[in-house]
Amino acid sequence: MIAMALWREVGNVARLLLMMALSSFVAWPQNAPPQSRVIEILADHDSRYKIGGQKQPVITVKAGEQITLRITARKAKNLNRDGSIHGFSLLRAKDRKPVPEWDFLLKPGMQEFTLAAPSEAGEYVVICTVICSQDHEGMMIRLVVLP
Ligand SMILES: [Cu+2]
Repeated sequence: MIAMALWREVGNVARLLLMMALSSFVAWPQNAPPQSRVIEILADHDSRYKIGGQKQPVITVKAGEQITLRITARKAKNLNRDGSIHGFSLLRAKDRKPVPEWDFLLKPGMQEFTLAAPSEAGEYVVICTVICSQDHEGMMIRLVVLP
């Protein structure tokens, strides 16, 4: 009888250990460092930004979310003296106020920028800051920041 009780007890301990091991395994991904979401953008030779198959490029992010912009730039007609072929600058839509950190000059090829989305929800617009062709004015991306 004592042996039976002891055996049952060992079984309980084993179950408890198994549950602890499982719960720590399940919790593990939440403890891993946050991954930055990658957004692929083409800054194209026809003075247009392109994202996936979107007709009008839109980026939707959460306020303060960490993202990585993977931008591939292809030269349009004109370029800056420093070799920049397009720019990438974020403005708040309502007053065209530039968003700090979000201002890049693009060289031909692929570049990555990891940064935080604006902390204020609302409408923003990315504009090209290099006069890359006569169609330069229309080179933009709508960026929506969700609360
Ligand atoms: Cu451009």
